[in-house]
Parts: sequence; structure tokens; C-alpha cells
Amino acid sequence: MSTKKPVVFVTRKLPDPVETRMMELFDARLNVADKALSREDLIGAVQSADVLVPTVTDRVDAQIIAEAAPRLKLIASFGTGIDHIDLAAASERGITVTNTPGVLTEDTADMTMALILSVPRRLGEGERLLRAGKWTGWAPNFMLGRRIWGKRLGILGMGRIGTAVARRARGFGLSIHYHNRNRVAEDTEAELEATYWESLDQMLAHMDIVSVNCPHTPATYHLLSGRRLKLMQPSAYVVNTSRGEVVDEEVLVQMLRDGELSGAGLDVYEHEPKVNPELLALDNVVLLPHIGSATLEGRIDMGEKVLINIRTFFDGHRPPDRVLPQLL
Ligand code: 8YV
Repeated sequence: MSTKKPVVFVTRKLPDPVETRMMELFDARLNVADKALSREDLIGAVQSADVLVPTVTDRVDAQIIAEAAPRLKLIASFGTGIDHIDLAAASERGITVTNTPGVLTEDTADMTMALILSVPRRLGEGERLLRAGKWTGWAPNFMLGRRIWGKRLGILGMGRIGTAVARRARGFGLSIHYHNRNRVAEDTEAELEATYWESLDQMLAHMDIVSVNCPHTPATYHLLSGRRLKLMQPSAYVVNTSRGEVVDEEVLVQMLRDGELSGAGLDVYEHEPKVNPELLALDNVVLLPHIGSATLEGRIDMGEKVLINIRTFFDGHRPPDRVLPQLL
């Protein structure tokens, strides 16, 4: 490593131990006020830094990358999803891109499981009713939900998070079904007693609960399209802790409103932080503000990964979580 420390621009406030280490290792520019960056701020960052550390809320699109000074060599994203970065533009400029996979898996799977339980058992609705002072007491027919045990869970995207969801779901008596680009290893399938559906259409038509766990890429944009959502049973539920863009939100809302689906548990939305006002008015949904991976431990682990990716890059090694350049 040269004696001159690389300038590392961090777009949002990170946990204290991460920021302290960032200061020790690099010439770090921190966002003490934790104010989301404007486009102008982001352009200023890519013009003055060797490394940009963005988060999911920073749109590092082709235009921003075109404005980058030649010194910008690394985009070390704080997060697993990389749909906020224009990878083609970064590749063209020879910029290395890294992310923080693996350390969010268990937290995100926990939150997915929480939503899988919450929606059919009407947790959100019950809590709202109680807080509003409308609870008049126990009654045999009061707030009946649907049983989790024995139902079929269809996982869309059987990567790290999808598999971690499946392991939890098995403990709750759900049977595991999945659709994925590739079939998972035989022993994983056997361990989870999972059924693979090559046809997503077919799987959707047969599931009680569908959990979206695939990343957002050009190929998965609106993978749960209006047409596909309409294949689901009216008694079914949708849970999404991945990216809002994977689901056609407008059709989802219409179906929830018209009773064509029984409910939804959402942690992510198509136009974050905007949430469709119609969703807010529905009782059969549990809505969370993109907190699937929001644990202190997770954020520190993510920061540690960012530090390692930057450090190895400037030590002349291949960063462990390299997204770009792609491995052949
Ligand atoms: C992170 C996420 O909190 O990592 C991801 O892909 O969606 C989130 O859970 C976020 O990316 C932080 O930048």
C-alpha cells in the first residue's frame, strides 16, 4: 500500500466502529449529518475520491459514472443488492465494484419468516386494533387468521437468503417449493425436502405463500408480473423482502384490494421511500420500511466487509466480494 491513503467517500453514516476503522485506514470523508446525498453531492464525491462507498439509496447511474474523475477506481457498496449501480457503465470505465454478501442472510431470512407468520395470523391488524382502543375482548370468531403449519411455501430465488428462509420455514411445518434459475444441490434439496418447479407459472398457481428472495436484475424486473400474480389462488399470500421492482406493485395492490389475494407482507417497494397510498389503506398487509437486514450486528459486519474490500484492493489483491470485473 502506498503511503498516501486513498480518499474514501462514504455516502451515509455507518456504525461508529466502522467509521473509526475507516478513519484509521483511509483518508475517509464521512457523512456525519447522515443526510442523503443529492445528485450534485454524488457527482462531487465521484470527482474527488478514489473509492465511493454508496448504499442502496444512492443511484450510481451511467450519468454519475460518466462524471467520475479517472482516480475513482473502486465502488465498494455497503449492501448486497447492486441494482443501484450501473454495472455496464462502471465496467466500461474499468471501475471495480464490490458488495457485502453473506452477512445479511440470517437477518433477512428472520424478517422474511416474521412476515410469513405475521400476515396470515393478522399480527399488524391485531396490533393496530388494540392500540386504537377497539379491542372489546376475546371471542371465538375474533380475528381468525389462517394456519401456517402444513401450508406450501413457494420461494422465488433459492440463493443464500431463500435457502435460509426454507430452513426456518421447515421448523414451522411449511413444505418447501422453489423456483430458481438453477436447481440447487441435490443434498440441499433433500435436506429441505424441497420441490423444484421449473415453471414459475405452475408453482405460483399451487402455493399458499410465495416469498420473493431473488435479486433485482434486468431479468427479474416484474418477474411477478400482473399476469403471473393472477395465476395465484385468492387464498394465497405474497411476502417480499428482496426488491420492490421484482413485483408489479400496481397489480398486487389491486388484487389485495379486490380480494384476489389474501394478503401481503412487504419490506420493499417499487418506488422507495414512496409507498402506494392504497397499500397504506389496506388491512390485509404488513408493511415494513426496508429493515430486512437492519440489525446492529449486520451493519457492523457489512462495514467490516467494505473495509476488507477496500483494503485488499489497495494492497493489490482481488477484493473478496468483487462483482466487477466479473470472474470468468
Ligand atoms: C441493505 C439491502 O440494508 O443489502 C441489500 O441489498 O437491501 C439492504 O438490506 C442496503 O443495501 C444497505 O445499502
